Amino acid sequence: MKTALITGATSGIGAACAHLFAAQGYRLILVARRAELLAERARHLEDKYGIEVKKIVQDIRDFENLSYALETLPAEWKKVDVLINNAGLSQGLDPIHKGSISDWDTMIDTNIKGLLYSTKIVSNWMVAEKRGHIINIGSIAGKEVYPNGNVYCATKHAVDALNKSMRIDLLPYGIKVSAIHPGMVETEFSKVRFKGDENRAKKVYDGLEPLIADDIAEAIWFIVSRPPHVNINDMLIMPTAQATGTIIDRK
Ligand code: NDP
Ligand code: 8X3
Repeated sequence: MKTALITGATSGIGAACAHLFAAQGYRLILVARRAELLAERARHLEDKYGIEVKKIVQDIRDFENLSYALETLPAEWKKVDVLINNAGLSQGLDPIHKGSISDWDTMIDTNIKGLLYSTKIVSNWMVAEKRGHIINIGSIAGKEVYPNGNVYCATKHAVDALNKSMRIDLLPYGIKVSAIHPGMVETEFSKVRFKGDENRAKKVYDGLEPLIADDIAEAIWFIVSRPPHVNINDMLIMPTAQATGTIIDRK
């Protein structure tokens, strides 16, 4: 049986990936902070698909506790076939001189350092097995910058760089490394960016049909299900109505 570890599995893209991989018969290690929601999602997947789920209620910014929680999994769970580095967020949308230090720290610590922490732990397991596939969730914000996107864009540019460099480092071990860079996907992302302001979050998607989380999960499944000799390095996926980070055809 194959195993996938997904960070940020309580909502949006991570939750959609959990469904799709469970439907494909994978057993899952799911990481997120909201314990009740994670338990609810895990129970649903176990009941619906008859798979096993390990719940890791952890903040990926805390290397020591994340490492403890993952390293104490039973040995057979550490043969991870697919790691989806998905947990991430944006906080605020302010010009650089008005940005909040605490927002900056949260984004840098989650999107860059958290992604590095899960990668360090799981890539060591993959190296021991000489196989595995790491999927990094970047963003259009990792390919271009947009007004007030400053630190979020910087964190996603870092994901783009890390995606390229981990592929080089893990090449001798037969480990595949791929990134998906989505444009606008309607998830909890904007609600989190605007700190619970649902009206402001909704406006982000006014007048266009954004991507949905399943669109990204399906693309990830396409990447993961290629034959062993094929690796998709990088995939940029946008809503049809979005040409760049800021050029959007709203009706
Ligand atoms: P959501 O807010 O819906 O999901 C984010 C997930 O990350 C949640 O499950 C959340 O769970 C988890 N998470 C956040 N911080 C932490 C943390 N410190 N430790 C553990 N888990 C954490 O957003 P999306 O699904 O949209 O976002 C997923 C990824 O996709 C992110 O990396 C985002 O940057 C990226 N992305 C999103 C786009 C969009 O338009 N939506 C476009 C491009 C990229 P919990 O709160 O329970 O911890
Ligand atoms: C999230 C999408 O447009 O805010 O990465 O960069 S966007």
